[in-house]
Amino acid sequence: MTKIDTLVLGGMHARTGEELTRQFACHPGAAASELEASLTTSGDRIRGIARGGHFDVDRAMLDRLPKLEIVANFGVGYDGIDLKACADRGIVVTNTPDVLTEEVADTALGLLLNTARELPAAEAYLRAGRWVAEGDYPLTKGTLRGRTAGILGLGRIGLAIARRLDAMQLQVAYHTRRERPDVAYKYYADLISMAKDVDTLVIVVPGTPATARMVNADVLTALGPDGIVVNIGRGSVVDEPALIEALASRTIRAAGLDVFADEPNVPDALMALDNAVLLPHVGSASVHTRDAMGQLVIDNLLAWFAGNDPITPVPETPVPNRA
Ligand code: NAP
Ligand code: 8YV
Repeated sequence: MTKIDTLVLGGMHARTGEELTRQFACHPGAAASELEASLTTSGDRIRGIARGGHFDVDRAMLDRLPKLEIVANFGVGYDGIDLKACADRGIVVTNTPDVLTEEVADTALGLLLNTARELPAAEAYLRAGRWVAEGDYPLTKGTLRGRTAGILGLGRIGLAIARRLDAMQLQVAYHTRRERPDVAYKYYADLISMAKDVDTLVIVVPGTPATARMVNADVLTALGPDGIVVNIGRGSVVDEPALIEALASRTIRAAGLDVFADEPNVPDALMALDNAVLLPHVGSASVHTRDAMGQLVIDNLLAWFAGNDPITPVPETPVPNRA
């Protein structure tokens, strides 16, 4: 059977890359020069995109792919894809929900513990021989005991984080646009009001125009001097200069960040702060979970090209009736 021409945007890890190559006629797009060559030589044949690496899929790219039918995103967050341009062309976008939820929630909890209890700094202290030379690591001012966590975004991952915080005996509240009828956590219709009442803000909303820089200086001030911010959602949700200022001036206590405004670039001012724990966007980054995400990307493409509905389409690009 003839393999369907598919553009592979960004780097894919080994197993997913191999399986894509087995199933489709793959055209590489991991680097800008490679992408340009693939668009020039094969753009008019490409019917699918497997999108990794947070590569932008914009109208200009779509214009060079006249036969494109589906963009299968490697990740649950699909910011960076021009959804309006896709919907205008009847191109379906899919993502990878659920298969990464527990892994990302685990990472958020690790980040929170590392931030409150300074575990990376304590390990660095030991490895530098300072335990022997100087004695015990100083007691941490931060603790999870007695904390109230406000979750910004109580969706799949937010709820998995809430369950973990429950088990660790923290109070949990949340802010979303719509109150959930199925949970007992305290709901805030307003983010500032929640920030005033909690001391720990866990960010797990998508990167959209509506969430851009919604965690700003006012929210950070409302959180207060014992405040801890954990961002496992998207860097765009936080006003990064305001966060750096709040950390430097101790307006808040500390931050644990997996995501940044301009990845993979992290501002020097953030790197220099001793009250920030920084991870290189590893929320879902285990072989187990990345394999499951990759398989869902492939299954969405296979379902679509077999004439069936995609498995996990996003709501912004309606699936046409193909019966
Ligand atoms: P989800 O189930 O769709 O949950 C999104 C939540 O955000 C919902 O509760 C939604 O509630 C809320 N929300 C959306 N827009 C909002 C707004 N303007 N104001 C307030 N709340 C808003 O998504 P998920 O599977 O939990 O994933 C969440 C995000 O995590 C992804 O989009 C991605 O950006 C990020 N993520 C990061 C990593 C990582 O490696 N760091 C890994 C996976 C995912 P309402 O619609 O009621 O507002
Ligand atoms: C990325 C994520 O997909 O799912 C998301 O939204 O942010 C991650 O799981 C991962 O970094 C691959 O690019």
